[in-house]
Amino acid sequence: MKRSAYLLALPITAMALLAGCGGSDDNSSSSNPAPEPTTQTEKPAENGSGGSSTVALAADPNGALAYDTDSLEAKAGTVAVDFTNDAAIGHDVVIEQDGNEVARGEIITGGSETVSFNAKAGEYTFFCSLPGHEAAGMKGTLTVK
Ligand SMILES: [Cu+2]
Repeated sequence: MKRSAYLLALPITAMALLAGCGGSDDNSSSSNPAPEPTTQTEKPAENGSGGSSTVALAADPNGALAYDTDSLEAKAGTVAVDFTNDAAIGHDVVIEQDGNEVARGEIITGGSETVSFNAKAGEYTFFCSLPGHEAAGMKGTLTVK
């Protein structure tokens, strides 16, 4: 009986060692290509309502007063807007709901930033706050579901 117990113990030990070095290494967080100074307008997920989503928004890289879309869609929870402006003129992104500002990024030129806020389901608007830019078309609707 002693002998079989010893034989059993070996593979168990080996498995424990393997499990020990396996891992909880999580390398999945490399999806944000922009380690620029970011603007966190609100702490994420303060009401624990679940999800988080990231949407991409870019200004026209050739300097037109335009975003690359006038329609974004995200899930309720923490919404991160990855805003890229590769143009030589400054732009920002401001997000409002019913006329109330909920998030505002920095004015950036030739770079990117992330503007995060805690979103409930509903319609938000986003626009560039530089003089004349919204009027020229730098605006759109962010729908949160
Ligand atoms: Cu602008």
